[in-house]
Amino acid sequence: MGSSSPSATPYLNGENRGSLKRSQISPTSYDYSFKILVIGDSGVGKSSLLLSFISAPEDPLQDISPTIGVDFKMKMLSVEGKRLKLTIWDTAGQERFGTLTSSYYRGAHGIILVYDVTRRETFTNLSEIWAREVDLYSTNPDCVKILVGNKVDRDVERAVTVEEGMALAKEHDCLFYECSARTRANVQQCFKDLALKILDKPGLLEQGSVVVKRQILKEKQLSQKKRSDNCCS
Ligand SMILES: Nc1nc2c(ncn2[C@@H]2O[C@H](COP(=O)(O)OP(=O)(O)OP(=O)(O)O)[C@@H](O)[C@H]2O)c(=O)[nH]1
Ligand SMILES: [Mg+2]
Repeated sequence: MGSSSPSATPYLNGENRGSLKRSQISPTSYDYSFKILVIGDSGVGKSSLLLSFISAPEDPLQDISPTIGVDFKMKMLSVEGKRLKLTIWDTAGQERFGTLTSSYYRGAHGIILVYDVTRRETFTNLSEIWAREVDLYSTNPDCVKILVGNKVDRDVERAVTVEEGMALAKEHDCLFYECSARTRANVQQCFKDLALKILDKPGLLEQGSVVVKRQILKEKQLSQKKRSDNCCS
């Protein structure tokens, strides 16, 4: 069941706190499976955004601890009549993975670059460090990127203007959103628009399609069978 496994597994927190357990996701219950990454400096609110996206609107949002290593969560989403399985990878902003970095980025359909609107250095680090890393390691030329300025609920402490965010997004060919994981403002919209944009890219769709993955598996099994038949004849 290759389509339900994330394609890169650097290392994981002990628990998978995904919104759906793997056993609950049957291979036929979705049309496409997409790998999404969330990156950005430590403390910008990557895990909080994710929690805000996957938890029920009525659930209170708690303060969470810094991520250790890499975590991932799954969420089913229906957009434009398509059932999508999103596997969203969340890294610790402080961690660098060395040789594992490339496997983390490999095959990503979407990347969410997050900064904190109240901490300017998190914004400059996005363009100077994170966006460069994406250019270096993201193997998918069609990969959809979205720039997110988080913590807009703390507008009085704002250190990055909306215009600056928009300009950086334009420079790196990203969608742009300002969100608040705390109030949930724009969070659902941000993930939904990312999914819609991925659905718009035929190249990405093919890679995420369950039908295509099944076909690839079938071909692999056939060629393995041929090889073993030849070997014994
Ligand atoms: N006011 C406010 N606080 C937020 C928001 N999002 C996150 N926080 C707080 O910011 C702190 C860091 O949030 P995390 O989600 O752990 O940040 P992170 O980017 O995952 O950090 P690392 O895992 O260390 O990389 C926590 O105390 C959150 O409660 C937001 O939208 N508004
Ligand atoms: Mg985190």
